[in-house]
Order: sequence, then C-alpha cells, then structure tokens
Amino acid sequence: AQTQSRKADHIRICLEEDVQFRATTNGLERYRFNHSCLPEIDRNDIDLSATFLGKKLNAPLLISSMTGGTEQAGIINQRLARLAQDYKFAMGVGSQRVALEKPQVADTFAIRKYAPDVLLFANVGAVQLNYKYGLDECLRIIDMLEADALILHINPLQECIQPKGDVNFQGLLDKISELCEELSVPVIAKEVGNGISGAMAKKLIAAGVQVIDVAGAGGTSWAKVEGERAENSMQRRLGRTFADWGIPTAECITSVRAIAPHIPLIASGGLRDGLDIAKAIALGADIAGLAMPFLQAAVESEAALQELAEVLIAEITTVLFCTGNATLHQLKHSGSLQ
Ligand code: FMN
Repeated sequence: AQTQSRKADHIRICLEEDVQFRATTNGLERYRFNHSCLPEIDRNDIDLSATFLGKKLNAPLLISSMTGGTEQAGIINQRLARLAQDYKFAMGVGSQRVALEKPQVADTFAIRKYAPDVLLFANVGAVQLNYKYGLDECLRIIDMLEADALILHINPLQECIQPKGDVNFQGLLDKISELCEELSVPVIAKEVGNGISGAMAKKLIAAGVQVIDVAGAGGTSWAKVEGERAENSMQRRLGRTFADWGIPTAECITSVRAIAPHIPLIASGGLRDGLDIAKAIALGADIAGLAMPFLQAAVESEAALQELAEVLIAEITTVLFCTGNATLHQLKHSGSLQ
C-alpha cells in the first residue's frame, strides 16, 4: 500500500508542482544545426523510421517509464499504449515493484493487448537486486507485459531523498551482470534524470547490459519530486540542495557514444520538443525518450496525446528538411556543439 500511494503522489506532484531542474539544462541549447537554404528534397519524402532492438518504429520515440499500480495509472498506461501502437513508438511502464507486492494491480501494467506491435519495456529499480528481488521477479515483470526488454533504473540520488530509501548499492554491478546472463531479453540500464556517464556506461556494458538510456539532467528533477513528498525538513532540504544535480543529457550522449560507438543508445532527460529530439539523435542517440510531456498530455485526453505526437513528428521532420536530410541516419553530422 505504501508503494501504491507513492505512485499516486508522484503523478500528483509531477502535475501540480514545479519539479523541473532550476538552472541545469539538458545542454542541447549549445547544439546548432547547419541550416540548408536549398534542401533539394521533397518534405513529403522524409522518412523518420528507425529500427531499435529489431523492431521498426515509425519515429525515433520512446514514451519513458512512468507509472502503473493505481486506477489512474492504469488509465494513463492504456492511453499511452494506444498512442504507441498508433504511431509505432516504443514504450516503457513505471516500476513494477508495486505489482510484485500487490499482484491484483498487475493489470494496470498489462498493456500488451493495447500495443501488440510495439517495443515494450518492463521496469524495476536495479537496487532491488540487493534487497528482495532476483531472476524470478524479473521474469514475472517481463511476462506481465510480454516485454521486449527489461529496464533496470539506477537512482542513487532519488533513494537518498526518500524516507526509507534503499541505499545499499554495494556489489550491484555483479548482480546486474548475473541477471544479464540469465535473462533471454536484453537489459537496459537507465538513470532517472541524473545521467549515465561514459565511464559508468563502460562498466554496465562490460557487465552485459545491452542498451543504455542516459536519462540525463535538465528535465524532471527527482530530487525535487521526492523533496516535495518529504515528511521532514531534512529530506526537504536534501531535495532543494540536489535539485540541479547530474550530468546534462547532451554530455551523457556524447560521452557514452565516445566509449561505445555501436551500443543501442536512448537519449532522455529534459527533451521537450522535436528539435531537442533531433539534436539528441545528431549527437549519437538512436531514439529519444520523453516522460513528463507524455504524462501531461495523457491526463488531459487521447486527443492531447495525438496532438503531441503530431507536433513532435512535424518538428523532427522540419529539422530534417531544413538540414537537407531525408532520413535520420543522415542527420548525424548536420551540426555541431557551439
Ligand atoms: N523512471 C523509471 O525508470 N521508473 C519509474 O517508475 C519512473 N516513474 C516516473 C513517474 C513519473 C510521474 C515521471 C514523470 C517520471 C518517472 N520516471 C521513472 C523517470 C522518467 O522515466 C524519466 O527518466 C525522467 O522523468 C526524465 O525525463 P523527463 O525530463 O522527460 O521527464
């Protein structure tokens, strides 16, 4: 019940309070595309499709891991899954720990029926491997949505600001390594908005992780979210002090790409429009994840979600057109960090 009420708090706080980074940005404002005044292509011929983990996406987009476990969360997941199916985006669900504790809420995560053709990602905190979960629990949460991959989110800062956070991260890399060996689906290592550096990605990849989602700084600040829920002044203060902690998303992308030229790479953390998404891809990401913008639209309506999808696609398409590129693949060297 505690995990369940935390999930409800997260949605409410994210929608009602200012929980975005204060001063730290995603770093993408420093990237500038070379404008082409003569694209020499027909905008209608532009192809945004991408292949990721063997599945085709119509656009290089991931609806980032967010929720599940309550009635409202179930409705949000259902709307997001329908959108993902319509547009062939990839999608993750929020931490499924709540469904392991309370099996009767498993159906709020069971979105495969709404998104039969979509790349779906299961989700649990990596640190749980040091507490109560192992291979069995991971297999159960993968089964729950017939997931194509398992996201292990890694969130040391967030755990520090929770009332009784799970802060024993000792020996975790070995546990991740064992799990990667035992599972038949790929494991994705993901932060929650404080970023994965090239050096950390190198360790994770050596341990057997097959995909990195950088979830860098510059968007939703989980220090702020947990600070807002805090019951005492110590936690509130920690939330404020660390509100801007982390590695900006742009820096994560370039540093991870530098050490792993071919690893499937997801950019996320503070991406807010199609221009951000295109920049993240130009810097080396394969696809881009957004959380907060999809949450805001999902609570509004299915129409709001469709509108968001359309505008993101129009923005990415405009970048390709105005740089004279017909495909995402060609976008890679179309600009530079200033
Ligand atoms: N990330 C996870 O890996 N597991 C979660 O359970 C999870 N819950 C979230 C709940 C909400 C309401 C939001 C907004 C985000 C959550 N996240 C979770 C983090 C997002 O996946 C993402 O990494 C982070 O919000 C940064 O992206 P953004 O700036 O686009 O919001």
